[in-house]
Amino acid sequence: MKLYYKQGACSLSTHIALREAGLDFDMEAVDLHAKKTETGADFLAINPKGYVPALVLDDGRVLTEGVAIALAIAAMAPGKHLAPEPGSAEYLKLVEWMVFIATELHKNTGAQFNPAMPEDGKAALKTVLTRRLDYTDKALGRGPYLMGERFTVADGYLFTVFNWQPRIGLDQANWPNLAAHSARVRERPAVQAALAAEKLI
Ligand SMILES: N[C@@H](CCC(=O)N[C@@H](CS)C(=O)NCC(=O)O)C(=O)O
Repeated sequence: MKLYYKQGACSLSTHIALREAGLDFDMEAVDLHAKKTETGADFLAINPKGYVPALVLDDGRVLTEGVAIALAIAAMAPGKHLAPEPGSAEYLKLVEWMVFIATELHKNTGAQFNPAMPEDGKAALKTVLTRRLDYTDKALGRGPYLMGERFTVADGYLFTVFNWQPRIGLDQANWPNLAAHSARVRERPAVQAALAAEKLI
């Protein structure tokens, strides 16, 4: 299996999931501007969507979309309980969180990095994002994790996106439960290993 990633980007969520799952995998960085991988391969030939993450499975299938990849990884290592039992009410709750993180937190944050986005557009999206972070902080409470006592793939995704907030001028201290969650997730050995492998620590 090979994960195509960019340092610190949303692919970090799936990278964390792979390490939490204890699966064997290779990694290859992608230059998202040139659409070339670090070995010089044409990334668009691997993922025509042109974005990370992409996970190439051992049978050659290519999975894209961070939510789908993270849920697939959880299913590959059922003993690690990175997701509740598929089809259960708890599983649907996890999917709800994953979609919320992807569409409300990830995308509204990602738009702030787009140089073509006008300043008033950025400000409008930041207002929405702030409201969504307020909601997440309240729903998370003391956690310790989004789904309660157990770490799931949603925690790695939330950690990844919350880490971007200072880069867009939002102070993490505004959301004490999220800040505590982030510190908690960061301490996990698999997360430390993922951060080290991406040279983020
Ligand atoms: N819908 C995709 C979006 C992934 C995404 O936004 N990836 C960003 C990095 S965080 C990227 O590769 N952007 C480069 C591009 O879109 O060309 C997902 O959720 O996996």
